[in-house]
Amino acid sequence: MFDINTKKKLMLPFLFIVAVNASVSVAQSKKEFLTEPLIKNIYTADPSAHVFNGKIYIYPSHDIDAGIPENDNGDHFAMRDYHIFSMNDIGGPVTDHGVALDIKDIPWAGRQLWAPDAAYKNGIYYLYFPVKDKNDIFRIGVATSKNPSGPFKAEPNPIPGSFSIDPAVFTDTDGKTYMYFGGIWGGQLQRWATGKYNANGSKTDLQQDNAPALSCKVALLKPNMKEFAGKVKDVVIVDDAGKPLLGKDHDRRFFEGSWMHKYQGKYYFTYSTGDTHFLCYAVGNNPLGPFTYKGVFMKPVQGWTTHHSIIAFKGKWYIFYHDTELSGKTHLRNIKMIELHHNKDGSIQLIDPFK
Ligand code: FUB
Repeated sequence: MFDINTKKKLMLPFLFIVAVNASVSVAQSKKEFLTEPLIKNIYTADPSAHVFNGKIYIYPSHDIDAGIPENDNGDHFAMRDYHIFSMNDIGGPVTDHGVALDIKDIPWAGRQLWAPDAAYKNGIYYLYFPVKDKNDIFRIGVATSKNPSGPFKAEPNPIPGSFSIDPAVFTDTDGKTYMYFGGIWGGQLQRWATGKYNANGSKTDLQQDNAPALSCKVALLKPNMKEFAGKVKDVVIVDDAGKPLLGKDHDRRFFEGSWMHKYQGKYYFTYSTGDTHFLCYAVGNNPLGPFTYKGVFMKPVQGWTTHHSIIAFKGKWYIFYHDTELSGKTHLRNIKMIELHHNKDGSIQLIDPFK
């Protein structure tokens, strides 16, 4: 038996360790998230937001746990349907409109319904979605509805000439509509480097550090919104000296998750740097680029992926993004939003997703 003082002495190192651990966990818990998840009852990611009929509609991925181990191919992102959400106002309730499109209703689909986007023209809403076909090659499909919240009916085949992932559809003030798309690694863009699909191509990127980085792609859409009007082009991002960003420039080069917004006559091409987890922007004078790299506008979120959209609503700008606050798991994400500010010189104010 120890007397109480001996016991205290013996306990000292233990108490010190406990105290250190307690202060670590206090420090960690001080890293507060900047915003709250918009939806808490299901997992959502890759939010593409649009304003239709005066309301905000959000077209996200619907994350599920399919029990597939994590790998660089992104096999663990095994999503099977889309839910669409709407908000009448910022901070107001978010309505879940239920399943808008299910993978079983896409005749050509194999697996993995990834980040979608939407557009409107002449009374019809268009939902654009990437999914692997039955040969396990990502293609981009389109589905239509008379209602922004669906349900959507998929076309029988993917958009001819489409490939890779993350369609982002932008209609310019002159009425022309463009689709930006592509993503490296699991998004397979590197396998299309020669213009044809190479199943044995690199699993990550071109692996040519001193060559220009792989580019996001852009295509003008035909007025029917279901086909590309011409050739698919590279979205070239250049540095201040006008030189294309290189493959080794992982902090700045394009990886996936592109978006386009127009601000004071300039075209803002925004995207994720993937393995370095930044959201960056590059600015150009027309929707086809080239775009000059300007900087990071959002620091890394919690989670491997970072994916966003930007809209103007009632005179202010907002970014929609995701993190893994609810689950702590890479493939089970939750969407969020926060105001985004452009400075007088056109630069975008940096957002830290933590307080
Ligand atoms: O949701 C699956 C993929 O994760 C998306 O297509 C990427 O942009 C990344 O967010």
